[in-house]
Amino acid sequence: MSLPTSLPPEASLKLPGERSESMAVPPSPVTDRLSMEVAELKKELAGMRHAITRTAYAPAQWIGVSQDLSDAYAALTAAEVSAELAREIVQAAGDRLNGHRLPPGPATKRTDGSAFQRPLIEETSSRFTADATLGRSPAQPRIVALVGPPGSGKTTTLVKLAVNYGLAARRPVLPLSIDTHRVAAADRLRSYAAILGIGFQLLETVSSLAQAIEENRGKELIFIDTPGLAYGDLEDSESLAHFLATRGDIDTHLVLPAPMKAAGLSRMVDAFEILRPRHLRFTKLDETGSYGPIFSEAARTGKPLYFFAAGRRIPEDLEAASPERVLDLVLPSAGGRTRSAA
Ligand SMILES: Nc1nc2c(ncn2[C@@H]2O[C@H](COP(=O)(O)OP(=O)(O)O)[C@@H](O)[C@H]2O)c(=O)[nH]1
Ligand SMILES: [Mg+2]
Repeated sequence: MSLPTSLPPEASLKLPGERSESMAVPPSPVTDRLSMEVAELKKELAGMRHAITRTAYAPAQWIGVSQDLSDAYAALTAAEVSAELAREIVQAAGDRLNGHRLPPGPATKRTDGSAFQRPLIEETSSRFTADATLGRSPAQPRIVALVGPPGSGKTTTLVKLAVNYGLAARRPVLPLSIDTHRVAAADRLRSYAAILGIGFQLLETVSSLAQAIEENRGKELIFIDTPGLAYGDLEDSESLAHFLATRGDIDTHLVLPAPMKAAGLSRMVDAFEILRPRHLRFTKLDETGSYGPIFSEAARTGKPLYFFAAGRRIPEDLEAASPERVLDLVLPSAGGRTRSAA
């Protein structure tokens, strides 16, 4: 059984004292104009970046040979897909279209752009997977552990999941936490659980976590919140690492902020490998405009992309990662054609 991937609309959940979206300063004509101007400037900058990338960094053998290839390369690298991966994808797409390697030559060829879109989309799609099933089938209950660096959005995501896949779908759900590092963190989850009318347990050790799971086999969904781990902490998290690595019934998701730069992201993913995460889950998509690093990391590790969170609102700001959505993020210019070509 795979769980639904579309999320029902729900009213935002707020803890007492949390700032409400409706308290935001109302837009005035001046702020409207300013934000329009900023948006215009951003567009112009993106165009300049695109042009510079195309002429300055496109592999030499494409320059003057195929404008389509240079354009696609520029689009991917402008989205901050790694240069190596962008080159690989574009070359493979070009080869597919032509049935052979593009010959070097002086003439600028612009093939039918739409003919190039299909192999480009297919090559891009073949580099990642998106998987929106929760838990490790056919394990029952479905148990999902969220791990990641501090502040990446684990607790927020957990509550969103508990509402959308537990309560809204009428599935018995239980949040557990072994985040004993910060009292406030567990208190926040406890408060949400109380508002939602569901149980909550804070466990001190992995053996008590194992016991709590055992005692709650009747639940359909169990979500485990973990402390935010920085590089230094990861070495001390042996017992958690051993627990997650050896429990075949726990689906561990690495929760990472989308605005991280590519190099930091790769380092982080490698460091967290000790916890054996099976999925990558990105949050804070609303805080960046460059989604290439997410894509590059999914391609590099082969780990499926899971959910995206693009905002703080609980429970609305959560969406299942679909192949179409990932393509729209890394190849926005192919956006309109993505669905028809896929
Ligand atoms: N803008 C934005 N903020 C988010 C998102 N997800 C979580 N946050 C915020 O990031 C901060 C840290 O989130 P939290 O869930 O406590 O992170 P944790 O330390 O990993 O458990 C909180 O202020 C959240 O409201 C998101 O998708 N977008
Ligand atoms: Mg937390």
